[in-house]
Amino acid sequence: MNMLDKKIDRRRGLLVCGLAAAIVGQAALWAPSALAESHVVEIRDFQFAPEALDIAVGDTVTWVNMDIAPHTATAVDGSWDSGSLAQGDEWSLVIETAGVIDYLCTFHPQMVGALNVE
Ligand SMILES: [Cu+2]
Repeated sequence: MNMLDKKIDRRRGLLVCGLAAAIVGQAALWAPSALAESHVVEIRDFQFAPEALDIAVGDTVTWVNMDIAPHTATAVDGSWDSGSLAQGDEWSLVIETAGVIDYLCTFHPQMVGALNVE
């Protein structure tokens, strides 16, 4: 390998490193939070499980309907609503505000749950 080939090889290496750094940088910018977590609430036997969930702002909550009956996860204040979830359906929400968020199933209002968001 002559000197010119070595130079070109080194340039290619730098270019690849630069691209990789740019991609990693973008991914870091797009991530909502390095600490954001995902939580699952199962809907089974006409109950939300767990009924109360402690989470942080920026976390994602996914409700999964394990029952044969359709259910919803609907904020009591009306700020969000999964719509009807059939058996096996799931619906996710990123929680943007702190506080206690009470929710229920609009089809079975005795089904209640709460998100305690710090
Ligand atoms: Cu229900």
